[in-house]
Amino acid sequence: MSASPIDKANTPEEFKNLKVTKPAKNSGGIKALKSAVNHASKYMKPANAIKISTKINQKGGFDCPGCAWPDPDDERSSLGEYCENGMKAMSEEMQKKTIDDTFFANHSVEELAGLSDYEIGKSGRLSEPMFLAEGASHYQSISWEAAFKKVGDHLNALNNPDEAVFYTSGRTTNEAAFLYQLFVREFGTANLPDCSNMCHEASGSALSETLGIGKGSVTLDDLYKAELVMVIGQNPGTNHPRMLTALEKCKNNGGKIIAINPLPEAGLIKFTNPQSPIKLLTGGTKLTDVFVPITINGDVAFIKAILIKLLEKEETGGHVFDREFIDEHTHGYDAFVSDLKQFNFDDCLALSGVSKSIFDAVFDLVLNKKKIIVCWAMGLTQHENAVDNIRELVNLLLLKGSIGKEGAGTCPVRGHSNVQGDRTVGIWEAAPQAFLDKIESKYGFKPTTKHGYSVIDAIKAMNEKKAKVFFGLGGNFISAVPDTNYSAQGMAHCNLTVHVSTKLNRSHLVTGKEALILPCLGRAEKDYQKTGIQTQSVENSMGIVSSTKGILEPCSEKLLSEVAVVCNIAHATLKERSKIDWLQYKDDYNLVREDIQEVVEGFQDYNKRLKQPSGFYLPNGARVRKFKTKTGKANFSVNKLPEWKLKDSELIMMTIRSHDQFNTTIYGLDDRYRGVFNERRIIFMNREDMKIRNLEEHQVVNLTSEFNGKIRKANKFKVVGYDIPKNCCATYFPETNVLVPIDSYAHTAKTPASKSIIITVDANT
Ligand SMILES: Nc1nc2c(c(=O)[nH]1)N[C@H]1C(S)=C(S)[C@@H](COP(=O)(O)OP(=O)(O)OC[C@H]3O[C@@H](n4cnc5c(=O)[nH]c(N)nc54)[C@H](O)[C@@H]3O)O[C@H]1N2
Ligand SMILES: Nc1nc2c(c(=O)[nH]1)N[C@H]1C(S)=C(S)[C@@H](COP(=O)(O)OP(=O)(O)OC[C@H]3O[C@@H](n4cnc5c(=O)[nH]c(N)nc54)[C@H](O)[C@@H]3O)O[C@H]1N2
Ligand code: SF4
Ligand SMILES: [Mo]
Repeated sequence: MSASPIDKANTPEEFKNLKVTKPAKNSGGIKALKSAVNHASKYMKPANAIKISTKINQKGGFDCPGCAWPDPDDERSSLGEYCENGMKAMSEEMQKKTIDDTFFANHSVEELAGLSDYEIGKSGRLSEPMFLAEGASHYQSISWEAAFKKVGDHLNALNNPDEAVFYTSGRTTNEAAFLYQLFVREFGTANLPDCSNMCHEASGSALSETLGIGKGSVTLDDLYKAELVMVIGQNPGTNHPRMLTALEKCKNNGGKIIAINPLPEAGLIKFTNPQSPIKLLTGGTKLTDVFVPITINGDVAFIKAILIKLLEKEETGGHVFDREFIDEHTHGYDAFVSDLKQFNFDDCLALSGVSKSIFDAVFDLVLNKKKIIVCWAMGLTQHENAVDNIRELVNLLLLKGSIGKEGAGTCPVRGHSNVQGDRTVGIWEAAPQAFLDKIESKYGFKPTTKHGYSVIDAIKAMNEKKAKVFFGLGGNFISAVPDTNYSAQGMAHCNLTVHVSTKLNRSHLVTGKEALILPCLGRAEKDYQKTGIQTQSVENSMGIVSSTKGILEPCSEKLLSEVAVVCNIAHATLKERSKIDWLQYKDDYNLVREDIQEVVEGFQDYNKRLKQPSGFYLPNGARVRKFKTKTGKANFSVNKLPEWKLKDSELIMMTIRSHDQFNTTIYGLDDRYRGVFNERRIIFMNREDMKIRNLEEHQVVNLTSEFNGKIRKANKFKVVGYDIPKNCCATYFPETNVLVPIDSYAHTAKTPASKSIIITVDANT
């Protein structure tokens, strides 16, 4: 396939009927309930919708396939323990429409690739394995047996195992993920890029180095008990809606909330809990005490400004630092302080774009509160200096002793429902040696110690023809990754691209010479195997492992579970040379968990403890002030100010999610909280920036990014004037991924810098 279908999708012929209203100031409420019900009734069978609403996130039910926000340990609401977007996720996954070989016979790959992501997603659930032969225009059905053989033959024909890339998205359960990485390592490579590389990788890097664990340290209970919660670079009203319930509890207990975000996101400002009939009547809770409209990527500068003033207070006898904690538990304080003294407060504040009065309000809270939690997501991790963003926040927490005690700590809010668990059980291109040693002693083969490809490396390797087979366990690689056209070129170079998926997506349409679509069960579907319906497990954003078991009949008899797909492919590829009896695992997932408990720390008595109604917590050193870093202490770090500068005509652009999407899955065309309806090809701009450029509301513009001399273009977007800081603008992901340069990524972590793309905007004439 050539990359041309991508260009076609990038430049639509016509616009929908864009409608813009005032952004909402309140999130949740009746409208959220209504939207959930609308989606459920439009896309799901009625009986399924009812079953789902009673079992989702309930103890003994199945885990919401939406985000990774945890369920409360204790009480679960009888009104339904889910949010609007959880219900949308379910409605999308359990669509009543299915697609089979007739659908593919009627629509060529080129025709499907010309559709928008929204239209592609609404085609329906995949219901049988499909194969695209070299040079063919249409997919045709293929038996599972033949599909497994094809994958095995391609993998075995490679010159070396490093010519294959094995991607994972974060919905995959612990059981499937563990087996998958085990297969990949026995096959002989560590090329395990995953969606985490594009997501919280920077958090993992920064937290491992400073606190000795790549995950957050807090529990839900800590959030309830915090004196101050800072929500930075995150839009929970849309992306983690039930986090607002936790923030509301914190407020009710007297906690304060600071939101740092270029946009006044509705969910951060006010929230009406749809599960509370009283709140529905009385109009909700004001959540944010101080809103900080920061310039995109102004965070290091802003936090530094706070640190500078804290140090001034401390040095003039203010006793604002937790000296006991610093002396006993940290390393690098003196170097940190002497570096901080080189920075000027006014310069930092100016760089952050925040006014002195707002700074003062934030400073007052930080100064006076002792139990502080920092929550963050993609607004901090998708910058070149992402790791610095997070390290600087850790510096703040360390000074205040706000780590490893009740009501205090780090809270990187994870995206996909099991992205954290996947990493825990070994989906990692740079897995620690101790983990590899455990694999070796348990299975008797030596996994490669060479680090594999991350997402960025994988794309480059495909372009350089060093990688020839692409295998994706879930996800939508081509739409999620940066630099869409370049990445599509890489995919086209492959001999074979394979996707294990629930629904049709663009990655099935931008293919290698041959391609396979392997349809699998979704979270809510019963997983029938020889020993009965199987239970699986996931780890949420706070390190709690819990069970998930499907409750609906599969939408097609031809679906396999991810576990079964992995076992069969491992068997078909490794054959007699394997040291592992691959097919046993698919009959009984207890066996997989017995293996996991031997290889991965913290999973002892896995099968037994999984039966506990709320699951179990994994060990977390930072939570108990046991910092497993190189120094054995929590490390202060020294961070530079970011060095980017805009030329006169340039803007800094962040690519964000609308309220109607889950990553590349587009539920609908509205962004209700931001007051945008029926169109996704829009650019939010500051009204003064529009004036300078003589741009009118809804005028059609073209966007250009120039990076290291290379020009990238995305044409035809409508301008929407918005309350966003000057020189900043926002567009939706994935429409503008064409503009994200492949070489612009976070240092150390390689997270694509998709929140700080420098662009120019020109009228489309
Ligand atoms: N409904 C729904 N839920 C989801 C997802 C979804 O697509 N839909 N995706 C899931 C996944 S995988 C993830 S990773 C999470 C993502 O959750 P979020 O990180 O909340 O998602 P984004 O839309 O990328 O939002 C980033 C937020 O950061 C702000 N921001 C951007 N740049 C900066 C900056 O430089 N500084 C600061 N301070 N703020 C900035 C933006 O204004 C925006 O509010 O959500 C998960 N949950
Ligand atoms: N510009 C820009 N780019 C970004 C981001 C951004 O903010 N801006 N965010 C990044 C982030 S945070 C992330 S996490 C990535 C997301 O990257 P991915 O995880 O690759 O993308 P998704 O859109 O979540 O994948 C959706 C597809 O997964 C498949 N699927 C759904 N459920 C299942 C299941 O249970 N099993 C299997 N096998 N398949 C399933 C469906 O076929 C669906 O089409 O995108 C990244 N890309
Ligand atoms: S907050 Fe996240 S996990 Fe919870 S119901 Fe909503 S989408 Fe699902
Ligand atoms: Mo993510």
